[in-house]
Order: sequence, then structure tokens, then C-alpha cells
Amino acid sequence: MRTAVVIIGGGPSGLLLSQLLHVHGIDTVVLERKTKDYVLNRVRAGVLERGMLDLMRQAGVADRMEKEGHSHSGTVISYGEKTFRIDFVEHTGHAVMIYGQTEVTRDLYEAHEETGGKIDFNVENVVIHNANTDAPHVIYKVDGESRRIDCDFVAGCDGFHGVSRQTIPLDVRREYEKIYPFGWLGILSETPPVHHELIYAASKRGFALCSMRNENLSRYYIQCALSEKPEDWTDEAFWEELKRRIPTKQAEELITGPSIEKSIAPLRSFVTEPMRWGRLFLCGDAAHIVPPTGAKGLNTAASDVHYLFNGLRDYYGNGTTDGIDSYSTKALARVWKAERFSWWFSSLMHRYPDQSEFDLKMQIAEIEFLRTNHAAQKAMAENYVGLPY
Ligand code: RFL
Ligand code: PHB
Repeated sequence: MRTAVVIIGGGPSGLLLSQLLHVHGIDTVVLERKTKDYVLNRVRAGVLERGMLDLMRQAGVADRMEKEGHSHSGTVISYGEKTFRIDFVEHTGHAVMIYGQTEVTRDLYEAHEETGGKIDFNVENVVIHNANTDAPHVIYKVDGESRRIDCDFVAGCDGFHGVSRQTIPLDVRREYEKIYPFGWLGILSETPPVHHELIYAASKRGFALCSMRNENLSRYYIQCALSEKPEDWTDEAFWEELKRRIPTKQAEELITGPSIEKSIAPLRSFVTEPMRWGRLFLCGDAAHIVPPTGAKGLNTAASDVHYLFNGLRDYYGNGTTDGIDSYSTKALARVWKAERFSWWFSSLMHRYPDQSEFDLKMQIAEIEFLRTNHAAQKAMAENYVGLPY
């Protein structure tokens, strides 16, 4: 079999890239290790930047998002009993959209099926061959049968644990990593959100986040130790701990209920360079990870897709290679800025096990500065709504 672009990974990066290329008549095959149901049931991101919204529109999959998504023009930050709001629209002229990654992926799968996009689920043993030549091919197994696809390019959209990044030889690849000494315990519950906007809460007991998916679906997180397991936490224990970390007013208003999902995510900053090796391009979590504070993971994956899609469209449209040649440099320039923002916001809001009294004072001083300084709020808002592509 032959195609223009083999896309490894049917998560949001892979599907969005496939759909954008499809709109421009460029043929792709997506290879996904899991089943469709598994991919659709992963609860992850909830906040979309305007760049991601534009890509969804360009891919022709924005209708449900425009109807059911909720535009948020600001966010609340609390520390102890004090709260303040950062108004994104006032500072940047832009808002963000609350629309779950689950919904984004569902819309992309539906469009992919409607347009006859090719996707193999349950693939195993994916191996990329000759990526640094003009004739790459990909070998994999499905239902016990070996298959080979010859192609012009390979897009590695297979997440942090995928094979694409590992295909780049170690003497070419440079990796940068920071592991944070805590995780996020998250729950999803069919209850109304405690507030109409997100609340990022710094407290003596650790960080908490009040987020949402819709009027009757809330997403809450609390910072936890890396040694903890979701089963260690009953719903009651979770709600009690959350209430201790948010201001009393919100704690009193919080409507609790049974969790329908409960999981722990470790926090990590990670970047691999370069993001291109020959005809293999890395996109999204395959190339970089951010801690979730600031909601940049999916959005940074989307900016990679934007640069790669434009490069491939130019290559197939008019034969120019400038776009694909500058892919890694352009994508990484924006990735590092998202890494900086996520690292800064995480460092500001969490309790660290080895934090000194001085470190705590610095955190409070910085939050106070953010509360009272227009320029600091503007910088925060510009990063939160998404830096331009
Ligand atoms: P994904 O979503 O990991 O998809 C990769 C896909 O590749 C498949 N795969 C393979 N397929 C074939 N062969 C192989 N060898 C393969 N190996 C893997 C996998 O099964 C999977 O389907 O990466 P992608 O597409 O780059 O998307 C990245 C985003 O999923 C991720 O950045 C975000 O979810 C991060 N994130 C958030 N991002 C935001 O922008 N806003 C948020 O509010 C936000 N909240 C979050 C988050 C991530 C979280 N967790 C659980 C890590 C909240 C949480 C709790
Ligand atoms: C979420 O709703 O899952 C979410 C929102 C904001 C973040 C991280 C996660 O910063």
C-alpha cells in the first residue's frame, strides 16, 4: 500500500493533521495502537486556545464546538481566602473555549469516518524505516497480519510513549526534562461547576483546580503525592480536601456528587530536539510534555499541527520545501514559550516538599504582584489565551 503521509497515533494531533490534509486532497493513513472507544474515553484537556479553534474550523469540524463549547473571558486565582480575576478579553481581546478533548476527538473521528479517512486501530509493532531517506516506509501488525505502507512522509503523533521519537538516533536527539515532585488527582462528576470560570487555587495544603466541561459536568483536581493511588481516595475524602484548598465561599457553595472518573497524572516538563529527522516529523506529546497548569498540552500539539500542515500543504501544492524545512525551528520556538509558561504557573501555584519559608514568601510575593500589576496580568493573559502562531 502507498499513501502520502503515514500518521502514527490517532489522538487529537494525528486526527487533526489527517483531517486538515484531507481537506486539501492529501492522502493519509492513521495507525492507532488502541481501540476507538479507548481513545474516546480518555479524560484529558478542557481548555482550547483560539489557534486550536481556528484549526478545527479549517478542518471543517467546528460546528458542535461552536454550539456546545463555552467561551471563557477570564479566570480566577485564589490563595488562601484571597481571590482575584484575570480578564483575558480586557488584556488581549481574546477568550478561551471550554470544550473537552474527548469531544474534540469524537468530532474528529466522526468527520474522519464521514470523509472515508483511512485508519487502522489495534496496530502493533509499528516500525518506521528509512525515515532519513526520500523513500520511508512503515511496517506494522494488525490482527496478526504484517502490513507495509510506503509514503512520502511520516508524522509521529503517537504521544509521549510512542515509537516515533525513539526512531530518531540518540546522537541526533537531545532531550530536556523536569519531573515535578507531585501529581494531580482529578475527578469528573455530574455536578454543576462551583463557579462559572476556572479557579486556580494555591493553598497551604497544596494546589487545587476547579474546572468544568459543561453546566452539569465538573472537573476538579488536587495536588497529591506521587506515591498516592486513585483508589486511596474515596469521593468524600476528595471533596473534603478540595474544600480545604479553595476559599470558604466556594467551599460552602460546592455541590458534590459521585465521581464518574478518578485518575492521577504525574507532572512533567519535557522537550525533544529536533522535531524533524529526515522525512519524520514529531507532533504534540511525542515531542513535548508540559505540566497541566495553564492548559497548554493539547494547544501546543495544535500549533505543531498548524506548522506541519502548512509545510505539507505547500509541498504538495507548489513543491516548495521552506515550510517543512523550517518546521522544527518554528514549532520549537513556540513550544519553549509554552514550556516556560507552564513551568512558571506550576512553580507559582504548587507546594513543594522541600520548600523553605523563604520560597513560600517568594510565591506569595509573586502572586501578590500578579494580583496588583497590570503588566503581569497582561503577560499571564497573553500566554493563557495562546501566543500567536
Ligand atoms: P495523545 O493524546 O497521547 O495521542 C497519542 C496517540 O498515539 C497512540 N499511540 C500509538 N499508536 C500507534 N503506534 C504506537 N506505537 C503508538 N503509541 C501511542 C496512543 O494510543 C494515542 O491515541 O497525544 P497527542 O495527540 O499529541 O495529544 C496531546 C494531548 O492529548 C495532551 O497534550 C493533553 O491532553 C494535555 N492536557 C491538556 N492540554 C491542554 O491543552 N489543555 C488542558 O486543559 C489539558 N489538560 C492534559 C490535561 C493532560 C492530562 N493528562 C492526563 C496527562 C489534563 C490532564 C489530566
Ligand atoms: C481541565 O479542565 O481538565 C483543565 C483545565 C485547565 C488546566 C488543566 C486541566 O490548566
